[in-house]
Amino acid sequence: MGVYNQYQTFLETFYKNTKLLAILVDPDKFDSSQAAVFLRNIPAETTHIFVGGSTVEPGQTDVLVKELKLVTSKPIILFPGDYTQITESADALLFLSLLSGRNPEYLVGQQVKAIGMLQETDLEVISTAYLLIDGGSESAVSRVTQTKPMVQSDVQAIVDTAKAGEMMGAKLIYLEAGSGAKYPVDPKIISEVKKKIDIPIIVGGGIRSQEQKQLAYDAGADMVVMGTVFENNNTTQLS
Ligand code: 1GP
Repeated sequence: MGVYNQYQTFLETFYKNTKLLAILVDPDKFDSSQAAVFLRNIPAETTHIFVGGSTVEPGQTDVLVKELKLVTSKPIILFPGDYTQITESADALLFLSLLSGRNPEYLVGQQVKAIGMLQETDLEVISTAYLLIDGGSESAVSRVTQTKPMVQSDVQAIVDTAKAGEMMGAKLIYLEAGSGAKYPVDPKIISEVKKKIDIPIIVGGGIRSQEQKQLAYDAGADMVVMGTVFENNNTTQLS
């Protein structure tokens, strides 16, 4: 297993209260020939590129990561929808367990399937408690994993689930409203989770504006992930 360089960045951010921004690239929707243009147009403050999607052909992620590596030195972190998206070309892997749901395949089944490959690589593996929270529309995560999102009004259940993730050994908490969500995770939820846990928090799904991003940071997100808003390219300024 690899060294923990990437996780170190999350910890430094957490302790120094600086912020990280990841732009998510879905191999299924991304035109690799546009990679250089895309990378020129994402915000200058971008610290990471995330690669992953809910429905990706085997091999597609590896090709995309290698292409991105040719045009960026930003760390590339895998955010896979399933174990077939794991490639050692990336800098780290978010080893996700979908704690909001009760589907054993996404709690532990996919992780077991990944082990054969992970043991052959030096990929940094970052254990991540992944919580799907209702963003107002059916998400691909929900559809693919056959699980329901947690309702935003049940803040206590969300906090308890995040805390359970931390106590089970997760190194990161990921609060996810789902790609293309109508509305993002409520900042009140982020701040309640922040009060109770002592590991970095990633927040994504439905964040489209500078203001929404800042609200997530102010509430306690250490990293914000944005995908859809950059998918149709050429957005240099967020509204
Ligand atoms: C990352 O799925 C999100 O957690 C990305 O969401 O595509 O809505 O930005 P958007």
